[in-house]
Amino acid sequence: MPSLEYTQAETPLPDNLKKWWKESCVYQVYPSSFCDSNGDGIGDIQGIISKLDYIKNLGSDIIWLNPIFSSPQVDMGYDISDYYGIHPPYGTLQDLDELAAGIHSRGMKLVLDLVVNHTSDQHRWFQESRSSVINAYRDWYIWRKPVFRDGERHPPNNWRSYFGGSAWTYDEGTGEYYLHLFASEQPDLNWENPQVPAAVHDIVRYWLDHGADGFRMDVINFISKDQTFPDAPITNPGSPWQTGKQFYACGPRLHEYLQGIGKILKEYDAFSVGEMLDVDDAAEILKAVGHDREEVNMAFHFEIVNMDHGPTDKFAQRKWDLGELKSIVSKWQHFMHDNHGWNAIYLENHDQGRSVSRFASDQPEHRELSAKLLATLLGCQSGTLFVYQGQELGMPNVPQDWPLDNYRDIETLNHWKELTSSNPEKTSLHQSALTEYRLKSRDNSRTPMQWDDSLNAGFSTAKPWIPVHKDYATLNAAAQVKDPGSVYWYWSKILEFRKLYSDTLVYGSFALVEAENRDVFAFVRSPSARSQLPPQALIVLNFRPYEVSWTLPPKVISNPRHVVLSNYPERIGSKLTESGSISLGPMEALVCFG
Ligand code: TEU
Ligand code: CA
Repeated sequence: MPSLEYTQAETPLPDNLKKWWKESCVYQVYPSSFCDSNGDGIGDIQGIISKLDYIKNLGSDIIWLNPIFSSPQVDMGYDISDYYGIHPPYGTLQDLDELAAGIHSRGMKLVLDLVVNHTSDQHRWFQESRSSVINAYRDWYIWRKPVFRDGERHPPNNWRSYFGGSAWTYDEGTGEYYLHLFASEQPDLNWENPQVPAAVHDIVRYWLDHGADGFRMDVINFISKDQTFPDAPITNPGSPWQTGKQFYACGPRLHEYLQGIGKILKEYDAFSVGEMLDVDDAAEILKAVGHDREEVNMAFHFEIVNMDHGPTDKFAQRKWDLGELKSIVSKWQHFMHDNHGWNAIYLENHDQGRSVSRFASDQPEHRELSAKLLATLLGCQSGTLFVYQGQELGMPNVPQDWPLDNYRDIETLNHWKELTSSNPEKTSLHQSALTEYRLKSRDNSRTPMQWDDSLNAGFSTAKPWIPVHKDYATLNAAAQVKDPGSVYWYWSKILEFRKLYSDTLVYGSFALVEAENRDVFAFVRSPSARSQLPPQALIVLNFRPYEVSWTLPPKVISNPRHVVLSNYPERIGSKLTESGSISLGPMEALVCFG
């Protein structure tokens, strides 16, 4: 891990590497849990329209909506049955037009979710495909003959589905298996068939012509698979099913496929972020996000959000430490900066537990400080920033007494079924799974947005589809918008700083300070030499819920060093002195300009 104690202004960034989408902050809306306008307990498009000023006032530039398309909702809309229709509880095409107009009139952009690794099993394409081996759509999905061993029928290989069990489901009708890396209701599309990319291109164009400004692309690095479909090596001896990731994550034809989409995106100067699961090699991701690749603008990697996953099971316990976090952040910051790629910066989304609970502290006395600390960590990195609904309020995970009945997510529920059926007696295992769900279940971030202290947190007049967190009476948007010391206003300040000092905070280089310090995460951001009077920024983050003494090493940043932002307001305006110790408060965050 490089520990650069001194950084100099470096070679200037060519102007053609500056882009509107690099300087943007994306606000992610989970439609079913954002705002319910018609009292059916489910968020909807009109609900989103009613909150556009709230999103704009925070300082967001782009709104990304999770899938809003027709879907049986086996996986909350990631199982699409019609790419051209809107899921009726969310509204109509007219509502979407109105939303796009409302977003555009406020100077923001709209990003939709493109889910094209798989469809719903209810999609007409799949219904056709499964109807017969000679149907014109047969080859739109991945069908393989069974393997027979000792007269018994087995799937074509041992790959595991992300939602448990085999990644193959047998179809009685035609006597073959189809591949689904996720639920059996989410069959994988066969991109080898040129009609599939052509159909995807039509979808992309259609939505770009109908108000969308770009896409977030679901598990986009899975679309090209090794066509020999080999058995995966055994990495989890306890299970018959193994991860086959090396055979489909960033597969052989990925870049060809991405360039096909990229060509269209370029015509529209559209926004794009690819979700890239199961790849930690930055060089591999650079092949898609490099500035001259014309594939996707940036990608979500999973190295940080997987730090607390067990090696073979997400819900196995794993403790992470600050050294790991520092080295992962540093790796991606250096790599993309040095290679003219681009990072997507996030700690939360609809698949992740809340960041205060996982990466800092959600204890009542530390939750707010923690939310601001993490906002500082995110907001002071180079990359496009993603904020997930409720993160701007510092919402924590579900409470400790959240019963199993309250969970809705297929991943969690399937895990529970698998665990309890294979270990019916082992209650200690059950207990530890429940503890891990409270940390990592996807439902942690899917509870309704907390607007105010009225019934159901102002989310809905009816019983919400998933229960509201009980802390809403005190933790809600209305209270925070009124309070200049709130997490909400802290985020707003950070977003403003990124705009004012983009040469430093968005485009600047990154250097860790004291890589080996186990309590404090400190780093320097330096703008390129061409910028006029650029501030260098020193960021100091105490990740401990207690006081830590810290000494600013010499030559880290040029004089003077004023604190311009802190979650301890009394610190603002003070000066850090070189080689003098300061006592950092619990979860203290400092941003100093020099
Ligand atoms: O997620 C990819 C994915 O596999 C992980 O998010 C996974 O669900 C988990 O967090 C790791 O154990 C995308 C979508 O964001 C997710 O909501 C969908 O369920 C999934 O793809 C399938 O479309
Ligand atoms: Ca509704």
